[in-house]
Amino acid sequence: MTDIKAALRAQHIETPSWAYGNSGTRFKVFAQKGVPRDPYEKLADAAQVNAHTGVAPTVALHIPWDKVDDYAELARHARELGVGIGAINSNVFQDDDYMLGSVTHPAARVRRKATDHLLECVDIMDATGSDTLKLWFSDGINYPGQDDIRSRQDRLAESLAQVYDRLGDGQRFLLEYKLFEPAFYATDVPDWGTAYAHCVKLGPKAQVVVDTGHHAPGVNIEFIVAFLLREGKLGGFDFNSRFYADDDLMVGAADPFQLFRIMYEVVRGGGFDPATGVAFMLDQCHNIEPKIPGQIRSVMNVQEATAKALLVDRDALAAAQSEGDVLGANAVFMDAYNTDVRPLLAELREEQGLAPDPMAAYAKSGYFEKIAAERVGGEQAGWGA
Ligand code: LRH
Ligand code: MN
Repeated sequence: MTDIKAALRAQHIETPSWAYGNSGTRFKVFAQKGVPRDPYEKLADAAQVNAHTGVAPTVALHIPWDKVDDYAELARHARELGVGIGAINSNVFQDDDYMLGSVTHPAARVRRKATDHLLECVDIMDATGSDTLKLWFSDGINYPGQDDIRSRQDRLAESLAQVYDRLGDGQRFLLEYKLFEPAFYATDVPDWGTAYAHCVKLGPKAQVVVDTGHHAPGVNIEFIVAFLLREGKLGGFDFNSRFYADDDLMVGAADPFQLFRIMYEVVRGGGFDPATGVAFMLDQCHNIEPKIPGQIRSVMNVQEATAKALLVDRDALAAAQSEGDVLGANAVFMDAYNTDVRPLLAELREEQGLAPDPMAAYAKSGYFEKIAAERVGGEQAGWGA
């Protein structure tokens, strides 16, 4: 049990700055009391998640949603709060120029503009000490014939190569794929294979990020995880869950069994070894639920799935698998999944000097009442979509 606790204690789950701001759907973005008005307040809220869970020490930024005059100052502020700046997320999906694409756009002027933004994000990595750039492209087409699918891949590859060459020592970028939305016929990075192929061509500093909400229904995501880990190309996760499309709901909320299966392949593939550099990031929107508790619950869901995955009796499983004992092997797997790990995690938190139930501890802390009272006026942070 000690190793399991050691692995859980060493777990590092990165929360997204944008989860603390207002978010919604095309129909409505509901404002909530106490929502941050700037990146400094977002970091303060993220620090609460780390304070109560003990395993969320970094925050991913999104540019320009988290644009500030002094990024080094922002990183200092984060350190004072006990957190660090994690992945820097580029944004080439909200500018009018990008209607027909960003780095894949037919016009060289627009491609230049988009690539320059990606390069600016590397400057922000330098200023904040972040070692990871996360690249998601909304680029795609809505109608057959709208543009040349192959030429768009050429343009994408050209831009990625420029960004790759700009990366410094110890820096990398993670290429994110997504099946559809906002493009509804062909997306330029639609699946893991496309992302993987571009990353292999570029080199070791380019890896793939698996956003758990970006697949067609029924896709076996843990297979993709196992494959990318085997290839050394799994850079990380954007964790969330969904019932239908890119719903960005709390990770593990819609399908805790799938999250367990994914975390088992992470355990089996050595993904918890810091040397593999797999980043466990949340990418969610708390459209109707309170945001800080939503993040705390999400971190706990990842911890629970991880604990269960670490509980799989690997020797018994390997023995049953090698004997072709189908039901035996499945039973070993399900025993771990059906184990209630909440007492173990509560015990671990107490050993870390934390309250056994982070949700209750946060509710009792009075932090929400404080920010709801303080954060009056000004413009609440959001996606600005
Ligand atoms: C795209 C995405 C991407 C982020 C955005 C907030 O759907 O998953 O990772 O840039 O959400
Ligand atoms: Mn994502």
